[in-house]
Amino acid sequence: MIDLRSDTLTQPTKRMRQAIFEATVGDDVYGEDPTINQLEELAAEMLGKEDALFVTSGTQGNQLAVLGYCSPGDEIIVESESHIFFYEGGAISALAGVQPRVIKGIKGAMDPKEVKSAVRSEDIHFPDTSLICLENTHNRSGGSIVSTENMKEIFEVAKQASIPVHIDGARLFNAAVASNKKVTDYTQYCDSVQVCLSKGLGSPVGSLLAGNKELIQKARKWRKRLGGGLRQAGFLAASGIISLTEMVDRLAEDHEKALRLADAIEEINGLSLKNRPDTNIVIVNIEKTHKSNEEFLNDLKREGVLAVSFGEGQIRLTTHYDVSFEDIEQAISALKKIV
Ligand code: TLP
Repeated sequence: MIDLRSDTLTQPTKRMRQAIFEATVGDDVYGEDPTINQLEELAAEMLGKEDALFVTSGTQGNQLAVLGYCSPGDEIIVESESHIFFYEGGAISALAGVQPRVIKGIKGAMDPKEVKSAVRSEDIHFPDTSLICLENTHNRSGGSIVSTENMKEIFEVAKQASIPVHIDGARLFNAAVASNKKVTDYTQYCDSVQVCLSKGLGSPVGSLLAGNKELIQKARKWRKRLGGGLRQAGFLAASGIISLTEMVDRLAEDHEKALRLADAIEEINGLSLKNRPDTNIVIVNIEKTHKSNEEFLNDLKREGVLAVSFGEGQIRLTTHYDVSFEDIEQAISALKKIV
């Protein structure tokens, strides 16, 4: 099967399995796992922040930031199709007790003027705006890159209003590699950032939340409260270190594969692209095939290719380490055949 459902599907590489096997571990709840400590130091340095925390998932990293910055009854500004709002089971309300103030972006980028006017003024009727969340790359816009210029403007609005900015950077390394920038070119415009090790970077488990010491201390306590204090988790961190040191530059290949897919899809009568991919996600409009998403995905599966439904008349194909350029050619043949 050629599995294009998500880049979360990657299997740990040989180097990761070896590092996991050989990892030196300790009890991380006591702060004594040397491999976890090494990963957190490395992540803080790479992301240009004071401190970092290893967390079980991207969702947990995002939620710890919301819990760390906000109090129940606050309002947070989120993009209308951001993962934090769209895909995290209402956790911001269920766990942190905050309400979302939703702004529709263009390819994931919110208009800084709209962000500015969404910030609440001091009024007894209003909730306090306590966080602005950005997502880069933006998943539901097809892995699109939110520009550093847009981020800078929003960060300036936030600083004027003394509001922190969090980036859901599940795929921020994809943005950096595809735009030929340093990851810190992006993270300079946020107070905290969550990056996933378990997507294009290939690790089996884990994300990192980076920010200042005060936030990370709060996040550490919230992680424990939520049952996320792991013990000899250095086995997971060992793989995470391989992700950060050996798997970042190769993301460029995933982007090449996505472009190849996109080019071929543009040539297939009946299919069209939502937009040309910036990184490793391709969203395809299938409406003109007159098949339902379910029918289309089942037909594709019969041809040995897996993809996911991505809203009415749209499917998502995501490239990653475990699909080769040959697999991409086969996936193109399968698409041609079923259409
Ligand atoms: N995204 C998954 C699904 O949840 C949709 C995927 O297959 O793309 N932020 C962003 C931008 C994400 O895309 C995801 C996962 C997360 C956060 C959450 O990460 P996990 O799954 O580790 O909680």
